[in-house]
Amino acid sequence: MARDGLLYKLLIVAGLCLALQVDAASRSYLTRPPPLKRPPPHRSQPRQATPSPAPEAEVVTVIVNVTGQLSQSLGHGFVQKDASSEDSAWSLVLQEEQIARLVPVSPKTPEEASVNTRIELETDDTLITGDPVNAPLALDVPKSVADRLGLEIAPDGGPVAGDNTTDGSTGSRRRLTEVEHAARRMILDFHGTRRTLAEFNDLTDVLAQLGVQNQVPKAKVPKSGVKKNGGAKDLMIIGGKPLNVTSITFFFTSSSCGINPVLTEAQIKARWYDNGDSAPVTASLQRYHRVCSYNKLGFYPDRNMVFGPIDVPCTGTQPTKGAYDLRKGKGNKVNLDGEMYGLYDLAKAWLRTYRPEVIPQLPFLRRKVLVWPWNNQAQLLKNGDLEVANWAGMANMGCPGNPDPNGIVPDCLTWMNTDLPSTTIDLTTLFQELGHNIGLAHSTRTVCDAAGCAKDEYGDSSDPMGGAGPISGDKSYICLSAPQAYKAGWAVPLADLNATLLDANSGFTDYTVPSAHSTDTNYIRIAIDQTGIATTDRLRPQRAIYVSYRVAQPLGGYDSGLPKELNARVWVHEYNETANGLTANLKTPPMVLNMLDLPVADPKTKKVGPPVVPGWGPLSTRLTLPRAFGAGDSLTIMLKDKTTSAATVSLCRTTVAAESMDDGTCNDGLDNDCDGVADGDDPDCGGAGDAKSPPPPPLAVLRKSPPPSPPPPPPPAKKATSPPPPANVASAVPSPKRPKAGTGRRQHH
Ligand SMILES: [Ca+2]
Ligand SMILES: [Ca+2]
Ligand SMILES: [Ca+2]
Repeated sequence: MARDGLLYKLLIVAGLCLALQVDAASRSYLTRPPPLKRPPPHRSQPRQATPSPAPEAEVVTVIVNVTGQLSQSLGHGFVQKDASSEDSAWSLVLQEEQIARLVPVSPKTPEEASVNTRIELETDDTLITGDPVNAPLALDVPKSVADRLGLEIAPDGGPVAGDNTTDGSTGSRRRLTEVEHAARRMILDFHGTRRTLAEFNDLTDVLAQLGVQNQVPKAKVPKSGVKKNGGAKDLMIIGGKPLNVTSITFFFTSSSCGINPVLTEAQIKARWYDNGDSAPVTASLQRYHRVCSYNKLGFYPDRNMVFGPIDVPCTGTQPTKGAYDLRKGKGNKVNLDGEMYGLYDLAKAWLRTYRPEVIPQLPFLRRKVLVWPWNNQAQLLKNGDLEVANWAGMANMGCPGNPDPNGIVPDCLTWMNTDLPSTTIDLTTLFQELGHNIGLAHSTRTVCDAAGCAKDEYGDSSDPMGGAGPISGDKSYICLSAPQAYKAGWAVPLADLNATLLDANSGFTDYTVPSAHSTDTNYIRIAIDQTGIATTDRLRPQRAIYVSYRVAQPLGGYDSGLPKELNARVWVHEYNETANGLTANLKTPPMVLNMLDLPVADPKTKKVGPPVVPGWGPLSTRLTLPRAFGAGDSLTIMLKDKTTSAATVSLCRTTVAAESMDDGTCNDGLDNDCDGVADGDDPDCGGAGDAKSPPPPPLAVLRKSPPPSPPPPPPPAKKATSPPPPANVASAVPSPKRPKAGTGRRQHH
């Protein structure tokens, strides 16, 4: 279904022919194996389908029914700045890792709030963090271990007490160890029953002691088995009602490991808290939240604490996930759970000893941020083979909740992967992680070249949820794109249009689109054709186009990090979700279609032409979506004028290919076919079209704005000013240079 959605989206923007190409490309993206150095799946083949080919593949399958809520995490690759362009946005290496876990629905204690079980989610439904999951989890016990425990395989594949064995200590073939006895009892007791997540984890723990480890149990969730009102509500702004981020950040050192990051508490706090315009760092989390959310999402020092450095043992065992090894990582040989959760356990232990007064606050400091140089060894040895974590950051995608608004909520975690010698935190990465915590998906772009089109997961360089990189990591930052600001509830549309509100065949209608810095009511939203959109889905998707205008402000101001090649442009996005307070669906992220700008005069030749941006090609003043409202029913978005504070954007919907003498459309004063010229000026009516137009002034030179003038009355349209050929997002533009996977480096400040 999700892929159908993508396909339809692309149909809209690219037309049928190319869409087929795109679908092939996106399919290859979707089916591409994860680029992570993941070990092969450990699970044995299910025996139910076909008999096991080899005896050693035989397993006893223990099935335990559990109830939990889904908690998804997302990791992403490193940030790289394209050295060929001073102003170029960063490019993120596509290394996305998604992890699904089950966490308790209503934890009663902070300890229970930390319980989680990693699962392999199998469902046709769209599940988001906070959704209830009620599923059988399957663990395979190899026959060799089952034999040791005196278990045999029942006809259904499950465990049954062996003939020769009545109990571990009496009548068995041999005396079972304490662990074996516990495992045997637990397997026989748990199989086919409902258990808590903690009990299920006890079973996996005891099996791990017998060498049966690292299984990620499959959780098959039938579509009908999911409540339709699921999903946790966290920090999405609803109706403009302000909320506050609460967080606790820990950073670590390990002298016993010889891993001694130089990062200090003061350096972190300088990036967390706003210290005014004259501070060395003006791109603080506090300011970013205040400015970009228009004061809706607060980030205040007293509820966003920082602790460290916490000196932790190099190796050990911790309650939540068992053994860890910070030098080599992968304490359990498969994933970093041991280390990731071990660090949090160690942080809590540190608090209990040194800052016990903070412990009672812990459940109410929602975000837990853990800062650790995961790749210390790789850096020390300059050997990429020893890379421990291949993500720059990993974060909860949406925070799990509790049906009781006063209840304890399961942990909402973020891990930051710093460089060993770094004295800063990469705020661009952290903005993205905290955006994921809120429940925002990545900001994508469909990039086309001669070989076809492909979805670039981080391709929107105007958005921190994409590949945006500010011009100065310490001084400036980039706020959310219009569709993300809509989803987060930070900004609202100045016009919320649809097929009913947009008349066809009546020419262009002007809208004044203020620069996003000036007001939170700053973009046009246009619901378009809903074909292929599951509008009855409980997530209430709706295909829509977003038109916005963004002008960089100085110093630590709104969008201050926008590089000049992205500055003062009109942006056109598509996003098919609604601002319903729920975590976004990762499969249907917002996508930038194009950016628009006015022609400029070449400084040397004085010739007027479209500005050319690397990776984007010549920028058009207009974009036509040929099937916006269905076949033969197009929408044209045209930039007519802009100042430092607003752009005049004109919309035109048409179902006719040409104006005509026959039906009177050559004499109605309207630009019926949205080509920029009306009636006698339209070549369809014998006009000379754009040939008569005077050359346009170099409009893209920003003028200081008078207050935005009221929109002029709708058509009659003026003579077109040399309209460039209708834009088509699918027109081939050179792909931006992509860094090779694995070569990414975070920027050092
Ligand atoms: Ca025409
Ligand atoms: Ca006309
Ligand atoms: Ca016309």
